[in-house]
Amino acid sequence: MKTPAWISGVIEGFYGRPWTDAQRRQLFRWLQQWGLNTYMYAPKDDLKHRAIWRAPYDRAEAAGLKSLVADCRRRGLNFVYALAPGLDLHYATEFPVLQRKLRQVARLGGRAFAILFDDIPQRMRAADTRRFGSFAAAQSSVANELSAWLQQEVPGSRLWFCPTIYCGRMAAGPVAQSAYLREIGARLAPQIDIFWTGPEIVSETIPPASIRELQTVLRRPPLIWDNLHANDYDRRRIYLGPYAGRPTQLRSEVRGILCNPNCEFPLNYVPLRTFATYTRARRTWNPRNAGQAARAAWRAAFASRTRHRMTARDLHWLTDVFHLPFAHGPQAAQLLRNYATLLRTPPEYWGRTWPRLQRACRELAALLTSVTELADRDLCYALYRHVWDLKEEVTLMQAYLRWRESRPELAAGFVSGEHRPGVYRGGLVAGLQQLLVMDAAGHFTSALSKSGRAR
Ligand code: GDL
Repeated sequence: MKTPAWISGVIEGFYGRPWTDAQRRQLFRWLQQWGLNTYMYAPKDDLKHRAIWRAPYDRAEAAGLKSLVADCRRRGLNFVYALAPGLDLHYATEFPVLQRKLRQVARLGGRAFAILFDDIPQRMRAADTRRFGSFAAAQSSVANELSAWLQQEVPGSRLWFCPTIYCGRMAAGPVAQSAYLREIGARLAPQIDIFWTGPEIVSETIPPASIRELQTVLRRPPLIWDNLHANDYDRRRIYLGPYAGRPTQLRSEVRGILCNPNCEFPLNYVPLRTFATYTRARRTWNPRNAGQAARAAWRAAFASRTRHRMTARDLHWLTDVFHLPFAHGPQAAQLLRNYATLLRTPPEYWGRTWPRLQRACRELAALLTSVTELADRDLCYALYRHVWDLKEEVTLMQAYLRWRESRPELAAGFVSGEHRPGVYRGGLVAGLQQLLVMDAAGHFTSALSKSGRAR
């Protein structure tokens, strides 16, 4: 299949356990049904994609990849194989090793490729520095050579490139002044598309104006690698909210958008379905409406093995409490506000807020039962620990508020038998987090001194 005019789809580009072939096949069905056109294979922890990229796929792996490529293409989708050799590539001497690896994938049916230099140390061997002078020169020389060779080897093929500076923050100043990006823009052959994740690695918004500035540096529109729903950097979280924070005007400024979503494959239904709606939206785009429609369609996946059926309201809670990195869904935000109000207020003034919060607590506690009894066990286990953690907090919140309601002697302090030190909020990570506290603006303060300076 030829590279589509506007690229839209999914990158399997996260850290952690790669998806299974069965999950990838399910993904291809979704992409086809929803009118998206591309899948990029780039799982950071396929060892042969990154850590030991030189190693060829063995027979069984090669057979698996071949059948995956064929299945993807049968559905009219573009399969892009990405290689991430940047951890230890010898730029001056290892072009033949890159060729050997990509030739293997081409023989398995690969027609489109990417070379990724994200998340690598920004230094080279002395021999590479002597030969190329700069990191940008070394990377673009290798990519240009690869692109030219691929044209011969696989006529009509494409090569994409992920730079080492791939978001605004990494440029450490205006992108127009990044020597690295300017050099990449100038040296990289014009047919090679360049990835960009927006102002941040995980960008809350991607303003079209920020992309226009970048275009002048890269001398081409970028291809967006969108980490909005990626959760590999904090596996305590999952993101079930709709695609958001990207105005429709962004689409005409970029070569396309590929989403790198949650590690837990089954949790990507709403993220990807709403992304698909976004790619087709005319002028107006309402993430909340798109989320609602996707949620309704997702409900079919929640068949239960018991009488605890997942209701539409349950599913609404689920997508609201596990929403987006920078926003809770409306019901979850309301729950937090209500809780804060009660904590600030003496019980005699709690009024309707307390019964409302109790109702929400009951509904959230019931969610756990519904999730554990789902017929789709993959979906169940993807949600399990998250719903469990939530239930723990909700139980504690209720117990604490009931204690306050009983007008206790405050000095006695509240103790929960179900939340014991060490077992609840225990472990080294929790201990470290308690010592350095972060505020909403991102400032860290030592918990041990008022001034914020370590004692
Ligand atoms: C990154 C990595 C990506 C990872 C994501 C979220 C790019 C280009 N690279 O920086 O593999 O999944 O952050 O943690 O985004």
